[in-house]
This record gives sequence, structure tokens and C-alpha cells, in this order.
Amino acid sequence: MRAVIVLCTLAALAWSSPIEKWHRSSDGCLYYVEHEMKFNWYQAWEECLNRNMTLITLDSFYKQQQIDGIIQMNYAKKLTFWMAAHDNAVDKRHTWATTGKILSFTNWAKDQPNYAANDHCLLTHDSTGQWHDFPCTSKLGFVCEILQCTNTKSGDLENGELSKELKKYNVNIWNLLGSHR
Ligand SMILES: [Ca+2]
Repeated sequence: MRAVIVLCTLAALAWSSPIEKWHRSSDGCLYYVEHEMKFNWYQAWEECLNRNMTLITLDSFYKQQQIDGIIQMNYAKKLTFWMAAHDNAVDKRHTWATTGKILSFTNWAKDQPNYAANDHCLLTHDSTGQWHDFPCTSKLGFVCEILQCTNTKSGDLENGELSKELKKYNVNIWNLLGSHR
């Protein structure tokens, strides 16, 4: 009888186990994809930092391809998720909160960014897999990455060598978060 109960419990656990949220891209970097629970942009940042990660920085076509590949392979459809970019510091001047750099590579959806009221944080939308500016207090999923890993891989690809500049990253997002929590 006890064996039957154990088997039933194991079967129930297997049946209810959630879709895996940890993924490795084709270049070996680790990502965390939260697609079930919803968070505002600041909470999403904290969720990533609690995992010693950052919100995703899609600052190159290479990175966009990596995350598109993970979502395509593991989920039935495209996902809506927060990214690390915003224009909270200077209105209509979008930067990556991870690097402080202005967006160079972009993947805007049609008619975006439209700078609607309170649209100060950037997301990837599940309708097209492209970017929108959106109110930071909206509750969405998010994607975290280990920035040093993904930037090293990007740098390898684009420069053929490790970029010395990329090693200097010293992310101090707590200052940014401080005034909004
Ligand atoms: Ca918008």
C-alpha cells in the first residue's frame, strides 16, 4: 500500500512539474525565463539580481537570435517579457540599464516606440517577438541572463577576441532601483 502511495505521489509530481525555466543558449550561456508569474519592471530586476543575473540586454542581433532560439525551442508560442532597457533617466532616450549605453541595435514593433504616457520600460511582445515601450508598473514575465557570459560570447563573435571593455562591466543597478521601490 505504501509503495502505491509513493508511486502515485511521484506520478502526481511528474504530472504537475512546471515547464523548465532555466535554459542554455547554443553558445552555452545561462538564461532564466519567467513566463508564468508576473512582475513589474523593478520587481523583475530584483528577481534577476536575486539569482545573480540581470534583466536581458538585447544589444545585438546575435543576442536577439540566441533568445529567439531558446523561446522557439522551449515554448509553444512567443513570449512577452521585460528587457533591461528604459528611458526613466532621460525621457525618450532609451538606454540599457545594465551598460548605460544608448540602444544601437533595435527590434521595434511597428509604430513603436510611441512614447505613450508612462511608456518608459521596454518589453518584447508575444504578438511579433518585437519591442514596445510600455508602463514600467505593468506586470509581465521577464528573462534574466548572466551578462558577462553573453557579452563575452557576443564579443568573441563580433571581434574575434575577448573585448577588454566588456570585462569592465560593474553593474550597480541598486542605485537605479533605489528611488522606485
Ligand atoms: Ca508603446
